Amino acid sequence: MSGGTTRRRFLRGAGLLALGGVACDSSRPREGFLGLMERANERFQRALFDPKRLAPELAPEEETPLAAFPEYRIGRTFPVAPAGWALAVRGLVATPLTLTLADLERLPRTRTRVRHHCVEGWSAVASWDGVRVSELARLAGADRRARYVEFQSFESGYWSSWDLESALHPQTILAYGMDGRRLPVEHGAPLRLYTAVKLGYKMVKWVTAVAFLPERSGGYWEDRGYEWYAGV
Ligand SMILES: Nc1nc2c(c(=O)[nH]1)N[C@H]1C(S)=C(S)[C@@H](COP(=O)(O)O)O[C@H]1N2
Ligand SMILES: [Mo]
Repeated sequence: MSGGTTRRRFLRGAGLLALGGVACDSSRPREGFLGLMERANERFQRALFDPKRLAPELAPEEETPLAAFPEYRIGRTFPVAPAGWALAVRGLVATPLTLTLADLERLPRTRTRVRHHCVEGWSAVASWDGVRVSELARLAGADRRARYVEFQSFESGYWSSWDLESALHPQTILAYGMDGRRLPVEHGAPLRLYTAVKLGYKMVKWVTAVAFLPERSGGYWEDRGYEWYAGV
């Protein structure tokens, strides 16, 4: 068994422990004992995270048929992009940016084909095309005081915040393509976050803004007691 596999099993166990603890008081998931555990867990997972270690890229034959790839949303219907949609890059940056889909498509393109893990117990594979978050950080001139990155969605209420290192990982992209086609609305069009290094709920769909921040914030599921770091 590889070290990576052992570590992943261990982390998954730690994640489940954290989720189990939440049932005690889901109204205040960040306070008291669980809050302490959560912060210890973040420190521990950060210490193990190697920003240069790449997850294995999978073969095209491993792709899950599109119809079998689950589609998630928190609302009653899939959200529609606001007219004139563009991605905002803001926060601790030298130059705030507003990028249209055409702008994003002109930037260096990265494809990643890795396994998606949802805490509900399924996993699936697709290939995703898009722009590295690290490329946007470079273009906007992210400041050294930025330690966290927040991803906001135009699906009302959905968002997530990440540690900077995971956001800048080479397999973390803002994707506009899936399996060689334009990203379907169900999977987050025009733009969704995708990564090899976090659980599914960290990968915000229907993204509207990326903000570089000095402090850690929360997220839709994170504020409901799901583990904040959620590394895989
Ligand atoms: N805006 C938004 N993003 C979201 C979600 C959501 O409900 N709304 N669900 C998350 C969860 S729990 C998972 S597992 C993945 C699912 O991605 P998929 O719908 O492309 O399978 O999206 C994540 N991003
Ligand atoms: Mo999920």
